[in-house]
Amino acid sequence: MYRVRMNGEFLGRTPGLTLRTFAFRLDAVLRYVTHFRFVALLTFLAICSYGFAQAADPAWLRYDVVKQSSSTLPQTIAVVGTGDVLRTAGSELVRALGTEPRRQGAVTAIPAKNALVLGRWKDVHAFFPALKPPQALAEDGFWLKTVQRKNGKYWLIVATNDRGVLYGTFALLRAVAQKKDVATLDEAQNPSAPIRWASEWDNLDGSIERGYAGRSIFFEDGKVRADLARVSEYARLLASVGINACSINNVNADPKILGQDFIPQLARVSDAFRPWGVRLAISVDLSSPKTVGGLSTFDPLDPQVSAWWQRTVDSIYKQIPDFAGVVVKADSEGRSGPSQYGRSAADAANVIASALKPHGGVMLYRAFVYNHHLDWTDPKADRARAAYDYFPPLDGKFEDNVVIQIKHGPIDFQVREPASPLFGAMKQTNEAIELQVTQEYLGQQRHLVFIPPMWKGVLDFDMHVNGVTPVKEIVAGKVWNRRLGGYNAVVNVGLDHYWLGHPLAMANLYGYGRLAWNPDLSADQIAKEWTTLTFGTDAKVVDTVSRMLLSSWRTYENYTGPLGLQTLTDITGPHFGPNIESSENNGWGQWHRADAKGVGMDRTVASGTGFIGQYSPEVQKIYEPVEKCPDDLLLFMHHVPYTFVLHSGKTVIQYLYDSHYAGAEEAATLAKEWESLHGLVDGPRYSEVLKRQQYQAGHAIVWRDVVVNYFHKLSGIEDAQDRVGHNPNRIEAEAMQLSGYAPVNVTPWETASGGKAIACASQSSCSASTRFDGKPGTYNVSVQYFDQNNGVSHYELFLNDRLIDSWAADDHFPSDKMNGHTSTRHIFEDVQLQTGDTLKIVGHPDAGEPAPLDYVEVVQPIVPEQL
Ligand code: GCW
Repeated sequence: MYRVRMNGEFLGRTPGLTLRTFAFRLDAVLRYVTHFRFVALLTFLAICSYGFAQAADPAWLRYDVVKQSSSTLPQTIAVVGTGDVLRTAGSELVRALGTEPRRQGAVTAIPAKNALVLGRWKDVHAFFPALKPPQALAEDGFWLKTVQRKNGKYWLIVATNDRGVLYGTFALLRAVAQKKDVATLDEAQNPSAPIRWASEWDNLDGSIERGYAGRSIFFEDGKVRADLARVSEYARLLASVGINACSINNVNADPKILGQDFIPQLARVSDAFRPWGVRLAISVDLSSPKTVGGLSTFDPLDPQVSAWWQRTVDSIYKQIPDFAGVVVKADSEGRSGPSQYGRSAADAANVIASALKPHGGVMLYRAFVYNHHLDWTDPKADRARAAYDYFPPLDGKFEDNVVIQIKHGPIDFQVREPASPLFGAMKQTNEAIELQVTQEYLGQQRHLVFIPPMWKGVLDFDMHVNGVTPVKEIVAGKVWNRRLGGYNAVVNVGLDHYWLGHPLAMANLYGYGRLAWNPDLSADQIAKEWTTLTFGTDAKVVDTVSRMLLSSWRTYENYTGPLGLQTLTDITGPHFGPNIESSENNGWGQWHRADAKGVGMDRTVASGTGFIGQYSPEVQKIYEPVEKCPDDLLLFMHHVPYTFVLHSGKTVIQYLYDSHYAGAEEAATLAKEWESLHGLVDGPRYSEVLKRQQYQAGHAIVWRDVVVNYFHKLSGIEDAQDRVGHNPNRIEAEAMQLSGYAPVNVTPWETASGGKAIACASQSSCSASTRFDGKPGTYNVSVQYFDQNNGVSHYELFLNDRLIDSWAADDHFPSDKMNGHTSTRHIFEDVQLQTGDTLKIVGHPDAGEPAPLDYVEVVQPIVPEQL
């Protein structure tokens, strides 16, 4: 037994064992930490990194830079207290700093100086009685403080709860990883709001609604997965940015989640979350008392129903004592809801909230309640109005552990929307903002879209409801003194190695967590911070990646629906590629009202749906007068002729043309910018990102052509720059010499160049040839084809009967037809062509996919200086 003193103060005892016994094993270190009842001291000697082999990409939690800088921190970690989360904080420091110095051997006395001291302030305070945090520490907040004493220096990571200590630990490591000076610290941080949740739309069968990165990390075949290693890794990522709860199943909830056989399985997930301070939540279906409970009703005001909820919630808490609560989607998109019994959202929310209340649980009730069978012929009908029309009359009627979860815009995660007017409308109700990390309408992680700039636009938007009242202050509960409120984001990570598919998409999860913690951070700060943590401190990498991130939302908007048109995607399909008319002629209400003369939804009070009237008078003044309305939201708020002149001086139609050509060029630039990092980013991540950026560059051209051709035909107005309809280097497949291939009409027409493609039906192979009539030189040959998901066709490219390239159409786009989802390209670079050469493509169909071809483009490669 060794007595350990820190600067004369008794801190605790170390057991009579040498560190040699656990020097190489993290789990042994953990045992060591637990050994202490009051103070655990451990020295991080030679903890080998192989102990932390990663199943998945470590995302932004790579500690290479931290390890190099670890000498700036002491080598002794004192964990004051014994909680699981505290232990996690200690072991995270070991993991981050632990490989250096590699001092092995018996340690008989731990130095009583220079230590990192972790714990709750109430426990640590006794050893540093003279200190006082610079501000009161809230739940989950922390204080990083350095103290110089005669014999040594101490880095305190203290908080009011264990989770705060863990967050402080990650904050310190984040600073070290960015090579910030941590020699002197006195920094206290509190989170902006108590609710900082992630939400996953995972189904119990292992599929994920709007998930684009593989199957569920939680469920498989109707059960919780046997191996929850990825769940623990995910919890670590969430904790590192301050997310404190995670709802793991689809809001279109399967009632089975509340079955008695399921709750013990959920308990296993909560066990995997718990060491990271992440609490488990679930989505529940309102009909559960009937569907799983066997009652004849789920009327929220029926006493049997409330008793059922109480019993069910009690049994959850018996097995999961720190259960966070539930999310509910009701009366929305065909889900059951209180309206079935003539009851209100308040009745429905309260019956579950009352059951949760004694246990400290919360209920997030989604404001995404709307009628998806709207009458599209009615010019006054407007889905954007729905939440505000429904919820404010219920203000004051909700239990105080109910939080209304409001999507950031009034429609549905479109590329640009105004802030939802509902944020400003309920003084006596807790509110949370719902954001979407998964890029449902933003290119589904095949396109790069860094979303924090968009979120910032909404969070900083002043609703003018009580002086200066930006959305971030409202959801933090500050405007109307609400105890609860905050953030929930739909993330939808999957088993993919990179969690979200595109490695750069993880900047959105990171950015979400950072903004939920501190919405005052700028998008620029977040982009640089994330890039540094993810790719290291090389200035060229940090500048290039953050520039790519920060430009990416505008780029995507430029080619998918600018001026507030919303994403012009396939609304009734997979929400991925373009399909402009799918927004119209149906009850879903994502209308843009484009006709031969003009475009945009008239939402004015004067002549439109009156939606603008849902905002405060100050905000109405921004949107109602057409001449004042910001260009970016013009067509969300107004219907105008194509010749309407924007603040920029361009007409609406010319802006539509220009932005789409600019957007496609910017998308190509993103790929080139990434290529400039060759050799500066490790091979696997470099290739993974490159593949996606090259795809995006091609798909942006598909989008561009669809939108400009559509509006050109509809409006009959020429492009002032004469680009629309003119593609000088393009050879339409249907104009080539065909053998076996036959022309087919593509639907919608604008998703194929010239409205047509060629298909090889009922033959084992077909070919299409063309003569090259250009000047001799070096060219890129780009073949535009359709890669459906109902077959894997093969293609071969011949130059004068010599095979020069071949590829398979084996990607998994979300359609089995030729359209804007499946249109993609293959580029063969740097081919020497002579005038009169023959290019031939041979297609081998497979299953339902007829080796379809749209066009070939032969272009001179762009030399880097031209960029
Ligand atoms: O936009 C829609 C999505 C649905 C989703 C719904 C919602 C889970 O397309 O997939 O359902 O939003 O947010 O409830």
